[in-house]
Amino acid sequence: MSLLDIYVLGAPVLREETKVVDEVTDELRSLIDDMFETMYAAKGIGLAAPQIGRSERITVIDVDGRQLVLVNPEIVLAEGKEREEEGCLSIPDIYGDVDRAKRVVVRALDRDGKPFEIDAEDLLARCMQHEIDHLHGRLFIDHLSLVKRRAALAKWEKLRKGDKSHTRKVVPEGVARHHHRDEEL
Ligand code: K1U
Ligand code: ZN
Repeated sequence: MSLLDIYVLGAPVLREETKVVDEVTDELRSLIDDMFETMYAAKGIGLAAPQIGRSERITVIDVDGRQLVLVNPEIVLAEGKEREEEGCLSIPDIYGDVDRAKRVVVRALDRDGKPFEIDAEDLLARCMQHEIDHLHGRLFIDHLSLVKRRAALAKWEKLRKGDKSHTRKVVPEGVARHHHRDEEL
């Protein structure tokens, strides 16, 4: 398994529509394993293919220890509304309140290409909506009001300090980050 770099805001791949998966091959299963490893190392509860620079319609999720692989996911029912704070592994350290359906039913293929449906509420429903947005080139900041989106983007630019790179490295789990005095300057 390998840790993958995460694409960050500004990378064109995050704004592109993904492609429907015709067949879940061994190569894609191995990609799914790498996505889980990367998601856990990045301390996320979800990760979508565009976030690691891929264009397949695939996302992985783990809310409360339940691993979910969604290939070609579609929301077939959305009900209720709830506003909660969200973050995104592709826009680290930026948060905002997003309105989402409280409950969704999602139809997808699993890692073996088998169709299934999942009926979820609250955080899992929110996470699935956030990840399915990624598969259509949408980010949580697109749901914010103009004023809040501008503030979020201004904070992002400030945090980036002119860094124009489109990816970030994820530190493997269990590896302590060395503290460099330079980082304090
Ligand atoms: O797709 C991603 O960027 C992953 C993102 C998913 C997500 C976060 C919050 C609400 C819905 C979906 C994250 O996992 S960011 C990490 C995070 O904010 C979080 C972690 C544990 C519980 C709740 C949020
Ligand atoms: Zn995200």
